[in-house]
Amino acid sequence: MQDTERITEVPGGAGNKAGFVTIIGRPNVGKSTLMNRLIGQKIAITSYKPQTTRKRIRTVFTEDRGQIVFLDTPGIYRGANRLGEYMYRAALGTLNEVDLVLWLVTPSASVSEEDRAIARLLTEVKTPVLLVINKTDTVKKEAILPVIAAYSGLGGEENGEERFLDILPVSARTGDGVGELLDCVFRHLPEGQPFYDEDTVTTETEREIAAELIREKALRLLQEEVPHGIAVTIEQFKYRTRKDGREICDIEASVICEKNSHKGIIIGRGGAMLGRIGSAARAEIEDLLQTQVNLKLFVKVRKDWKDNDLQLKSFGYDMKELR
Ligand SMILES: Nc1nc2c(ncn2[C@@H]2O[C@H](COP(=O)(O)OP(=O)(O)OP(=O)(O)O)[C@@H](O)[C@H]2O)c(=O)[nH]1
Ligand SMILES: [Mg+2]
Repeated sequence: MQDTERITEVPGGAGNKAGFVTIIGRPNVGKSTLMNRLIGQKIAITSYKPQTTRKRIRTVFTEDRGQIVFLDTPGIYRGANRLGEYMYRAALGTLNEVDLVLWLVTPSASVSEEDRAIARLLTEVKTPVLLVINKTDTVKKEAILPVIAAYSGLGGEENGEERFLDILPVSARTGDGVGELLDCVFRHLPEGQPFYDEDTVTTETEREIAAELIREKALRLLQEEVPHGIAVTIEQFKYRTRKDGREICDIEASVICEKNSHKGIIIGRGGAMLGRIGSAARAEIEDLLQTQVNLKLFVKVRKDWKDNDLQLKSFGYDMKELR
């Protein structure tokens, strides 16, 4: 995991802690929302639908105490196709190579079978685990203690030691408890030099984030199973100076779907749906790039792309990149 050479000069502001922290959990528990909240910026896309995140998203948080490199991961779920296999491996592939694992759950005192399975997986992992109970804004304060009790029973004991370093309630939505979570992460990180310079927020490229933002709008605006069959590729991404001297970025992107019938739904009557996806995405890409954006979207059908390794790779899901 630690494939980046540490920079030898400590940049101003960076203290003496540095490490990698992977965020895992069932789909939809709020992993991406929490990571964005922790770093104070929207990098990972989020939606109310499960299986939003498909690959690892790396972000970097640097402050006086040091540097945390966060890895947001797809929700742990065994999908039936190659994309599902890719996502499963992306979620679990780093656990033994990072310094800390944040296992995110939601505040229910009856632990689901999926979470029991994750607890069993974690008993095989050597890395220390912090259990984070998210979405505490959705329950009364009194409801949290029984959740803590239910999950602490799951951790198992190793040589008399509790499996979890700590159990922390948070709300990624309101920010409640997130400061305490950061304190706890810094406390448990090893000492060391930072991996990235202090201005780095993510290793994702602007193109990659733009493609994800388009996919996010498709996920949020389209109904039913259509968005789960979508991939987005950037065909063109070019900055230019307009005649009036202002900068503009011309972006052409393809929305890939699995069926002709889906293509019709994505385009919508008279192009209305594609127009909504495009303008919602354009507004956020403009925020990200801090420049005007001219976004053109096309829709293509690629049947069975989720089971085709070559196509998966060209859409950014490269099995071989995963270790
Ligand atoms: N009420 C509440 N909702 C939250 C909180 N955190 C996340 N959500 C919502 O939960 C939904 C899922 O959030 P995501 O961050 O996309 O969840 P995820 O775990 O990354 O999901 P996958 O990538 O699909 O595994 C979204 O609708 C979020 O707005 C929280 O603390 N409170
Ligand atoms: Mg996510």
